[in-house]
This record gives sequence, structure tokens and C-alpha cells, in this order.
Amino acid sequence: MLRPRLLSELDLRLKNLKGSEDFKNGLKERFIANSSDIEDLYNDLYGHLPNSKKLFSQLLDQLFSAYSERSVELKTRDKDKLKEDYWFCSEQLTGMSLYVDRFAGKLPDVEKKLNYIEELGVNFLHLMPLFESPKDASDGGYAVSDFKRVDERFGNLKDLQHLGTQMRSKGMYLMLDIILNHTSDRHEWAQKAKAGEKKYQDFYYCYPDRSIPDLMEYHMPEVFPESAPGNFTYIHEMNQWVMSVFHSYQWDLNFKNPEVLVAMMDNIYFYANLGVDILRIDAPAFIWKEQGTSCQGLPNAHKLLQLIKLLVEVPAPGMAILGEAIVGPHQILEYFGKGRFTAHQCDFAYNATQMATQWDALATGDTRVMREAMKVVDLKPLGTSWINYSRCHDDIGLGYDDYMISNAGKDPNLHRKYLKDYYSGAFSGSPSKGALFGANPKNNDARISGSLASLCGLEAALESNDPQAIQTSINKLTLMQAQSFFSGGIPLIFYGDELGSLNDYSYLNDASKSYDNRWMHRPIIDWDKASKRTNIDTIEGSVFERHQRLIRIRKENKAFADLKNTHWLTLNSPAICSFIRTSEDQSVFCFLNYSNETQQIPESVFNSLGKGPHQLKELWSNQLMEFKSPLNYFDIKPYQFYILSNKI
Ligand code: OTU
Repeated sequence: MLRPRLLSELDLRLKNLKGSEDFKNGLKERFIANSSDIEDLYNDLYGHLPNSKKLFSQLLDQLFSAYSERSVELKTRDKDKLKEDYWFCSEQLTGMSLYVDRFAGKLPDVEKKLNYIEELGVNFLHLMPLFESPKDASDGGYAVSDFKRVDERFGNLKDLQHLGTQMRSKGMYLMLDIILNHTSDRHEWAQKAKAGEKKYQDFYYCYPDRSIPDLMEYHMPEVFPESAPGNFTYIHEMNQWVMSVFHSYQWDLNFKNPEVLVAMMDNIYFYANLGVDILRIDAPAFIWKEQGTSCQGLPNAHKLLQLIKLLVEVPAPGMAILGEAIVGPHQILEYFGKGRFTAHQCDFAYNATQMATQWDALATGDTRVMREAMKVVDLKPLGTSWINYSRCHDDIGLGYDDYMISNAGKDPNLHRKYLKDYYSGAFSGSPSKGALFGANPKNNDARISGSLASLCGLEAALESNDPQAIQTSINKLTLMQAQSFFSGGIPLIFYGDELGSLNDYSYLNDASKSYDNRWMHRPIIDWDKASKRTNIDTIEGSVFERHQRLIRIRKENKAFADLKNTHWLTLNSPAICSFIRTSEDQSVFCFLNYSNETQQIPESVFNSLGKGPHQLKELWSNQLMEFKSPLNYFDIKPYQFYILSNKI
């Protein structure tokens, strides 16, 4: 129900709005639907503050100006998206994350590579952070010094707009980051804070001495314990300690101050009106801090995300939100919203649990931990989706729960140690080449760096010039990708993986990167090598063709849209991950063998299709397969997978 006061706010602002009645009616409808919740959430967070009323009114002003500044092209695109049920859950979407400079050069060079992207079949691009960020202290662009100025390393705003227009004309989608939790210490606000301006010191968490930081430190984990230990940095210019959870040059914004919210909403609307289809909110778990807590995933962080979602939805309903929370399986579900906000907070979250348990299964040949984890992952509400991925620009954290490992009959400590050893070269039987990241002797925690291909054994296989090992590594890599592509969610390829890129150790020679081994898996694309992709007999060609095929199969089958239609199966063999995807007129059975031994699958798994025999189409090999009796078994080779559809 719209409150009378909000109704008059609406009337007042609608009068001044130009443009088509049709669009305006949509705006009005969404305002009526969202504004009472917006007000309640806002008051919960800020109602007790003296300036809260004034800033609320500013938020509403911003919302309406964002709408009036939104182009007719984008408003039309919004309307088209809304016509579909959950456009962002579609089987038609396949994404790729890439660094503009490392992939192509500058923004116009990315435009020249759109043909390559199309050749692959990708139609949704995540451009890694490209707004201004100090070259020597950038955290890969995640330390932003100006949210609206494109860093000159990549070109300028016009180039970005041009690329966006080109992409839309090709039916592609764009994802950009909003780095909400912190700014670079060179951002204007941080500079002003350093210069002593109280207003801007209040944009951050500043403390005159160590008393509060010491108390807080006790409960706060360290994100980068090796390269950036501790969560506070002494700033001698202002003689204060500032909270810096990530690197010391990344200052945490204080969202307890509503002026920070207003300032960041301004940036969010700026991105929305650039034509961003999916906004990746970086590190949302961290956006609210309370003394005496871990300062991660707090209830008010969720409220703030709900508020942001509702504020975005009114003027820019076509922009979906991805919450980049890399947290445990139970915690991640909260990012999709609870209670009345179910499926109304983040539209997407990273499926870090599936990703990590896939690496677990690959190292052990055993999918039981994954099966335990999937019981939780599967609880995601309809109308939201996962970003599925095998690798991204960050490390792999083994962030699932200990009980999942225990339920699979293993000791959590020994098991995690085995996995870390397996991927970091400490275990001699492993073909994987990676490294530990963020090793913390205090709690024995560590994550893993390394490229998809190197972790799957390709680097070692090439070094030993072993054709069979090369083939096995390509099969493993394809298996990993197949699960991202065919289980519920939108696959996001990390650029270079489509060509089988190996670790790149050149970051060690660059002082601005050498302290951070995540750079080993952020390749600089060698386009001469990439041109080998047209020859299927090369590694590049084989890996590229396999990605093309995965994308094509996904697009051709509606059962791969993510509409709460993934049903996990438990086969006797722990080596096999299996699930069924369904749509109105189709069932697709997916079986993935994570072990180095041939396994057998009972034909009785097809009983749900009714009385046999069954003829099914295996989509990966494009061949018909006959299953004659539920008493029979069929073979699945090491690292092989079957995608069996009853639609032939
Ligand atoms: C995100 O990462 C980015 O993806 C990283 O590249 C940045 O360094 C970081 O934020 C700071 O902006 O906060 O919610 O384990 O997974 O730091 C998860 C490392 C994050 C990343 C973690 C992460």
C-alpha cells in the first residue's frame, strides 16, 4: 500500500517528468510497489539520525533523475526484458569475464574482438574493473579512485559507451562492477579525509587511536593475511587509523553514514544509465560493520542490499544485480533475500560452493562432498540464478562446511590439507600446477591460485610431453566446464580458459603484482597462439571447439534455463555427479565421471521416464543411445560426461 506522503512525493516528481506515458506508467507502478519498503528499510538503517529525512528526500530525487536521464533505448530494453519471465535465467546466456588490457588492449580493441566472442558463442561480457585506479596500487582495478572516469589505460568513457552500443546491437549483455565496500586511498573522498575534512573522514571508519581497532581486530578475519595483514592502517597525514579490510590502500566506506549511500547510489545510477545489464556488487558481505562481530554478512548488510535493489529497480528495472559474496553454502542463500524479500535482493550470486566442490571432486575422484553441498545449493529460490564458473580472476576457497566433509566420511582437516597439497604441488602424485594463496598460519587457512588448464594438469603434461596426459587434462577441463554449463545457473567463462591458457608467471617481475599470486591465472592473450583455434588438432583448437559445443548445446535446450529445474541424483558410484534438468517437454540426464576409472551407471536411472526401453540423444557426441532394460548398466569412462536428452 502506498503511503499518502509517498504518493505526494510521486505526484510532485511525475509532474516534472517528460517522456512517454507508457514508460511513466511503468515507473509509477514500480514506485508504488517499492516505495514503502524503501522507506522502511531506509528508516531501519538511518531513521535515528538527525539528517535522515533530508537524505531520504535526496535519494528520491536521485531515483527520479536517474529515470529521466535514462535513454529511450534503455527504457525500451528494460520493457523487453520484463516481458520475459526472468530474462537473466535464460539458457541463451553465456558469459565471459575479461580484463580489457590483458584480453585485447584498449576498449576499442575489445570492440574489434567481438567477432571472436561471437564465434565462441558468448553473449554476455563481464569487463573487469575499468574505472580509474592507481596503477601501482590497484588490486586489479578493485581500488577505485574515480567511479565515473574510465582509466586512461583502457580509453575513455566514450569508448565504453561505444562498445556498449555495439554490444547491444549484437544482442549482447554487459556486466560491470560497482566496488561498493571501499575506495582507493587516492579517491577524492580519501584525499579530503587525509587533509582533515571531517565530512569525508565520516565517509570511512576512522579512529584516533588503536583502542577500537584492537577490539575489532579480535573478531575480524583477515582477507589477505600475507600481503595485507590486519584490518586497519595508520594514516599519518590525519593521525588516525582507517579501516582497510582488503589492502591498506583500499579504505572501507562507512555505510552507517547515509551520505555514503547517497554518494554511491549516484555511481550505481551512472552505471545503470551506461547500459549495464548486470551490476556486480563487489564484496557485499563486507558493507556493514559492527564492533564485536566478524563484520561480514551482518543483517544490516542484507538490508542495505535490499534497499539498493529496490532503489535500482524503480528507474532501471532491466538491470539485474549480482552479489559477489564468496561465503559458505548456507550464508550465500541469504543474498537472494529472505521472507518478503525472497528473490528480491540479489538476482545472482556466485556458485562458489559448486565451483569449490568440483575441484574437491576432481582431486579425490569422489563427489560425495559435492552431493552434501548441493543439498544446500539447491535451496536457491525461483527467480534468481547462480553464476556458475570453474575459474575466475580470484583464488579458489574451500569454503564449504566441515560437516559436509564429515558426512562424506572424511576428516575435514586432513581432507582440506590433501586438497591444498594436491593443487599447490606439495603432493607428488598430482598433475596440478597451482599455488597457495592467502595462507594464514594463525588458522591454517589457505586458498588456491592457478589457471583452469594448469590445475587440470595441462601445464605438467606439456612439460613432460605426454600426449595421453595432455588428452586427460583436456578431458578434465571440459568436465569441469560441462558442470558449470549444464547445472542450474549462467556459465561465466574466465577469458583464456576457452583456449586452455596456462599459468603465467611474468607477474613476478612486476612489483605492483608480485605480492599477489592471483596474477598467475590472469593471462595476457597471445593472439597468434589464439589463431590456432581454427585447427582442431591443436590444443587451442580442441579446447575452443569444446567450449563452442558446450555453449551451443546449452542454447539449443530450454531445459538448461535456470528455473528451479535441476534435480540431483545419488548414484551408487561416488565418482559420478548426476542430475536431471527438465522443461515442459524435455528431460536431460547429466552424468559426470570425476574419477580416473571407468564407472557403471544403472539404466534404472531412466525409470522416471516411464517404461523402457529408451532411446536418448547424447548431446555432447550428438549420437543416439539405446537403453534396453533397467537391469542393465552402461559404462562411463574416466572424466567422461553424458548429456542425455529424451527429445530426439
Ligand atoms: C573481491 O573478492 C574481488 O573479486 C577481488 O578481486 C578483490 O581483490 C576484492 O573483492 C576486493 O575488492 O571480497 O566477497 O578471496 O574472493 O577478496 C568476496 C579473495 C571478496 C576474493 C575476495 C573477494
